Amino acid sequence: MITLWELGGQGDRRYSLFSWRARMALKHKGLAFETRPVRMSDKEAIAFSGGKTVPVIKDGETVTRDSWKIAEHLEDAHPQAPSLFGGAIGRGVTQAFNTWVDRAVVPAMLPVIVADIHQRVDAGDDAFVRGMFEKILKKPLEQTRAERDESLRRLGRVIEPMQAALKRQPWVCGREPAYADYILFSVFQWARVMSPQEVLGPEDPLCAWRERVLDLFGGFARNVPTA
Ligand SMILES: N[C@@H](CCC(=O)N[C@@H](CS)C(=O)NCC(=O)O)C(=O)O
Repeated sequence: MITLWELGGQGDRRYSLFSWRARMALKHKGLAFETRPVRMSDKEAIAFSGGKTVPVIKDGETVTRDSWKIAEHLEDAHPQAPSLFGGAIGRGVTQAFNTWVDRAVVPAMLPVIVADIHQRVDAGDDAFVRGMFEKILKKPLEQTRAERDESLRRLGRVIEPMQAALKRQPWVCGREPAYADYILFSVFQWARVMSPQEVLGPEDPLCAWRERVLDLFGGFARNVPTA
């Protein structure tokens, strides 16, 4: 049994976007796991990992922190299970994609949903989360609501290449879903779990793709507490 530490919000919402990558990777590999929700401010709960962020997994005696390292661990420790990367070249391309999503898509999504996230974190995390996000964004969270339309337009410009790609193929990874799909999906699942606002139009190819990901593994990502 593998254990996954992740963020828990109000109403048992599991809202750590990086932990959604680990969740989907574990399902893709067909591995059984249990989850331990933690508050973002509760660094004691994950001190055993040697770091201050989730996701963290414990697989047997091996503790791994950081979503990319977790994906690599699962691929290497469970080679008989379906591949997350499809070989060495796929691993390299997926790592490059991971970097683009983290540096372009995540920062573009954050101002769109940050005020909604703050409203739904565990009450004990209220001040911690506000302080962290206001430091990153250099503005009060309330101001992001007034700027939401512009933030949404900026997000649209950032994800346009993926809209074009998903018109040509059903999955980020081509004919079948794999880890690069889960990397991008995690950003939209973060929004889905914590914000009542729809960020994708019904005609957007990303919308149909997101539905396909939500259907994977018996609706695993669909059937969770959301905003
Ligand atoms: N590069 C890390 C990022 C992890 C990360 O930033 N996790 C967030 C939750 S989604 C966190 O634990 N933040 C707490 C903090 O920064 O204090 C990964 O991919 O796992």
